Formats: sequence, C-alpha cells, structure tokens
Amino acid sequence: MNAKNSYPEQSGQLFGDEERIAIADSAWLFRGYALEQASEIVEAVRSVLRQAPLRQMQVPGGHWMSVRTSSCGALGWVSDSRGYRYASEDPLSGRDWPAIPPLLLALACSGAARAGFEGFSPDACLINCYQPGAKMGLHQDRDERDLGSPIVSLSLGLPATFMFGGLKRRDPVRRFPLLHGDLMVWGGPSRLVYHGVAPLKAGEHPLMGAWRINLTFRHAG
Ligand code: MD6
Ligand code: FE
Repeated sequence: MNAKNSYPEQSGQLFGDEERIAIADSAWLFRGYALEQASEIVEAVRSVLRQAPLRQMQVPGGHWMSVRTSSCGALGWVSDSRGYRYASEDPLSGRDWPAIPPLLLALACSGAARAGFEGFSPDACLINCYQPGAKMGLHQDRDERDLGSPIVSLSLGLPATFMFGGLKRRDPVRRFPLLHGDLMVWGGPSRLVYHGVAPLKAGEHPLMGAWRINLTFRHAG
C-alpha cells in the first residue's frame, strides 16, 4: 500500500506488534509507543515541572493560551505579547531550563529513527498541559531554525482530537484521536503542516486524572 494514501481513518498498518499509521508524507503515528514506560515518563515530567513550573503564556495580540506550558532542554519555547521565540533561560526563574530527562530523550530518538529520521538530536522539549476545555488553534511550528529535523510528539493522559491540515491555513483538516502513550513523528514535506487540538473533553484518566500532557521534541537551535 502506498503510505501516502493510507490514512488513519482508512487503515492501520501493522509492523510487528506495533501499529504504525501513516498520516501523510513523512508523518507517522505510533499507537501506544510509550505505554509500557508511561508511569516513569510521568515521573520524569513531574520532576521537570518542579524545577520549571507550568505557566500560562500570552500570545501576540494579547490573548492568553488556554494550555499551560513549560519546557526542558537547552532551549525552551516562550511567548509573550511581543511574539514567540526559543530562549535558553526560563523567564520565570532566570535560570537554565531543566535538562531533557534521559528516558524522554531516548524515546524521542528511537521514535524518530523508526520514522526514518536517524540522528535526531532534540535540544528543546515543549510541555503542553491541557485541562478540559483547553485547546490549541491551527498553527505551524516554524520558530525552529532547523526545519530539516522532524518534530516528535508524545501524548499522555486524556484523549484529544488532533486536527491535521495542509501547508496552507485553509486546506482541509482531518481529525484523529491522540491517546495516552501515542507518539507522532513528522518532518520532511509535512514539517510545516497546519495543525491544532480541539477543546479537550472532560474525563478521568487512571494515571493523569483530568489532564492531558503533550511533549514535543524539536531541534530548535
Ligand atoms: C498537542 N501538538 O498535541 C500539540 N506540533 O497538544 C503540537 O502542536 C504539535 O503534536 C507539531 C508536531 C506535533 C505536535
Ligand atoms: Fe505544533
């Protein structure tokens, strides 16, 4: 089957015991990729958040994001009324961001390699936390200097509806669920696709309670 034409609504492709779903050219979803390590991952994220707490950020235009964010890695993603950028210090504390925990780094690199992106070396991991009602509007991830590297995205906790559009804002949008433990890798021709997250539905997750956390690993610098 041509990977380009096998969308999650239509088919799942099985490789070994793992489901690898082609979303678009060079965009893959690995269902349940991190399930076995989920509780250790959550512990690692908690330890990052003790050092760099979640906060709400303002976006250009003055609105506040409904998602709460933090970062780890050499660079962290920050936003204020002046714009978005990567910064080597956490503006809340004035200190460096915590390092990316080794377990998370290993997971991101192995996932990238499975999607055909060998040698991925993320220097930024953005942590997005959603409570019911929180959402993320359609956007492109284009603040990274290195657009040749993919983005690796790990979802934990409550399920979300991911919106996956095209390279133009008005292109049609497909929707698919992102579940606890799912890993997405996208790059190459899909690197600048518009995407977003529909408002999170209320629920209770056994490990995460009423939360969804999404980690996105990037090579930003
Ligand atoms: C989220 N994710 O899943 C938001 N961006 O909560 C993103 O914005 C994202 O998952 C680029 C690549 C993968 C992503
Ligand atoms: Fe994004």
